[in-house]
Amino acid sequence: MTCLCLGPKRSGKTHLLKALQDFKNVDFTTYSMPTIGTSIYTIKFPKKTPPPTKTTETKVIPKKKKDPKTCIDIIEIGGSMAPMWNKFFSNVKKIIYVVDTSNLCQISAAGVLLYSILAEPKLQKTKFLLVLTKMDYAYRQMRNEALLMMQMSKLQKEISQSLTIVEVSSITKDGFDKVYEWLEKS
Ligand SMILES: Nc1nc2c(ncn2[C@@H]2O[C@H](COP(=O)(O)OP(=O)(O)O)[C@@H](O)[C@H]2O)c(=O)[nH]1
Ligand SMILES: [Mg+2]
Repeated sequence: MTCLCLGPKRSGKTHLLKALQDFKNVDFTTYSMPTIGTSIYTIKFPKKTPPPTKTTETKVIPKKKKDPKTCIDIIEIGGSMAPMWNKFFSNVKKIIYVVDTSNLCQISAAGVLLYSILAEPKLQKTKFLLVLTKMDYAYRQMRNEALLMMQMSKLQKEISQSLTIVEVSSITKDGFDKVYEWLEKS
């Protein structure tokens, strides 16, 4: 079972995944290269603080089992490969679909592209996360405007998949808690 990250060119997929992976390591000063082909990112879930233990005695710590739920592998498929995305659609558990809310020209086209993915017979059981990104820009489209441009209310009536919508900024990390939460729940 795989998790994919899709979306138009320069919508912010790479930056989102890198920031989710390790926020401190993201270099926001350089111009990012469009992802050619695919790249894979292992994203660790943020550690939850364990409940305080009542006893102070030292306990034997059991050997750590490899818990598959501490991280998730996400494959980014470059936006320029959109015509070939369907080659990656077998056994996909989750899809993160990234839309740039600051790019007025791209939003409705992003909606059309999302619609074509949702219509894929192989993806009828896949869970979708629609990420409205670059929310830090002053001139972005607001959530409702962006959703209207993508004709989301019409689309949501027609689809069988579960679709969660989050607003995110990879710069300020706003909305990241919701993304981690969605990734973590199976
Ligand atoms: N202000 C802002 N810029 C972003 C954000 N996410 C990505 N970018 C910028 O958008 C451009 C394209 O991002 P990138 O992740 O390479 O897009 P990709 O082609 O979808 O992988 C880069 O110059 C990023 O710095 C964000 O949340 N806020
Ligand atoms: Mg990229």
